[in-house]
Amino acid sequence: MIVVAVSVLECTKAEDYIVGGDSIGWTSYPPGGASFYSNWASNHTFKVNDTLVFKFEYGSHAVAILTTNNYEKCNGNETIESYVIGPARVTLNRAGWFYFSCTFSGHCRSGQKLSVEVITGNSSSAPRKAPSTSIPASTASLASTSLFTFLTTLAFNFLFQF
Ligand SMILES: *[C@@H]1O[C@H](CO)[C@@H](O)[C@H](O)[C@H]1NC(C)=O
Ligand SMILES: *[C@@H]1O[C@H](CO)[C@@H](O)[C@H](O)[C@H]1NC(C)=O
Ligand SMILES: *[C@@H]1O[C@H](CO)[C@@H](O)[C@H](O)[C@H]1NC(C)=O
Ligand SMILES: *[C@@H]1O[C@H](CO)[C@@H](O)[C@H](O)[C@H]1NC(C)=O
Ligand SMILES: [Cu+2]
Repeated sequence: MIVVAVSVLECTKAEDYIVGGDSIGWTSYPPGGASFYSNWASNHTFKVNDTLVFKFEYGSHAVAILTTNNYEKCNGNETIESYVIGPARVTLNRAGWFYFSCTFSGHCRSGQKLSVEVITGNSSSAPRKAPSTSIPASTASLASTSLFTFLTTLAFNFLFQF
């Protein structure tokens, strides 16, 4: 029961996500091309107030928020917001879709683009995958097993005392 309460808390608190993972980060020519960042995004569930961390070297890349239309055309000429200093932290401050790309010439076309859908982060909303920090199922069942053993022992001790 204690274990369950901890997992619920972890599901609702805001998380940081390093875009593309710690080793690849935010780069042009990601392994496998543009599908790399869509695969990365589909591995996570983003909720309001989570933060995306774009890891890149100043002067080598940048990151901008674009409209859907400009994102699809890889037009980085008009940005909604842009960040030139890496690592750039972008808080997903509303539900809905966000479209990102690098504004360096050719980088969007070579796959440095990311779209994410952000869901409202309250516990009653759509089911989501457990965050990577949650307690593994085996540990959880182990904990409840020892809790059960503990309570059983307690009950026996109680019975034998009277
Ligand atoms: C997505 O998750 C799968 C399964 O854990 C993993 O093999 C893959 O590398 C991940 N993809 C990205 C882009 O992080
Ligand atoms: C997100 O953060 C803002 C500012 O801290 C806060 O006012 C808002 O309630 C938060 N929203 C959610 C869904 O957690
Ligand atoms: C962006 O601006 C550059 C330089 O002004 C121009 O060459 C290019 O065609 C523009 N791209 C789009 C998609 O409008
Ligand atoms: C929580 O989710 C419910 C149902 O999906 C929604 O009606 C409500 O507005 C959400 N609350 C917040 C604070 O986003
Ligand atoms: Cu770039």
